[in-house]
Amino acid sequence: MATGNAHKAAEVAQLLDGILEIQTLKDIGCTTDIPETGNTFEANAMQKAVYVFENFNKDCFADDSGLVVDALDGAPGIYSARFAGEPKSDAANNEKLLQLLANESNRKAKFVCVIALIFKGEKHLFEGEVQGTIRNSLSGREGFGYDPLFQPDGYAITFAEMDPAEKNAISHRGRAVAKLIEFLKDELK
Ligand code: ITT
Repeated sequence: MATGNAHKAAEVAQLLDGILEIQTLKDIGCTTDIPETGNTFEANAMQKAVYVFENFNKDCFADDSGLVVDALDGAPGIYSARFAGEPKSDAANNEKLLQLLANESNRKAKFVCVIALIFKGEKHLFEGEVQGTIRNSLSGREGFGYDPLFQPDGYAITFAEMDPAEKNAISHRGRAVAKLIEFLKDELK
């Protein structure tokens, strides 16, 4: 998995449930912060996967994901990781989001995850989304990123208040990985 984000890798490993054992960038000795210069989740996910395929000659997949906020015209979107600038900071990102939405009554948002897979030399994309709202203050200690502010529709708690399996069952990443597993099960049988 072409990621340097240990939280993403842990969620995906739990979802794969032993079907596949994943190696991350760290495991293959890749220390590059792979460039993400695309304008879409799809382009950036594929850019990460292609980088590993071309430089390490390994089939792989990458996750590009982010938070899309209605009242901010879709921001932070593909810029979610560095919303508040460098260095990447979840706390600073959440603080910035709360400030920008301080006087906003429309709190609607969604998480998006696109997984780009290179398998047997072919490219594939799998997508997952989850709708929700942005809370007025942080709640919970599980997860990562914007989880303490994101309350998925149909729940009274944030992603950061859910145990990892509960988040995985409904999350953008969980949904994208379910499609990846479906594809791989078919290919590998
Ligand atoms: P890699 O590119 O190395 O995989 P990254 O964290 O930089 O790691 P992205 O460029 O895809 O990954 O940015 C994703 C950001 O979107 C992430 O840093 C969080 O801020 C946010 N995000 C994505 N999925 C999330 C989730 O499940 N919960 C909370 N925040 C999430």
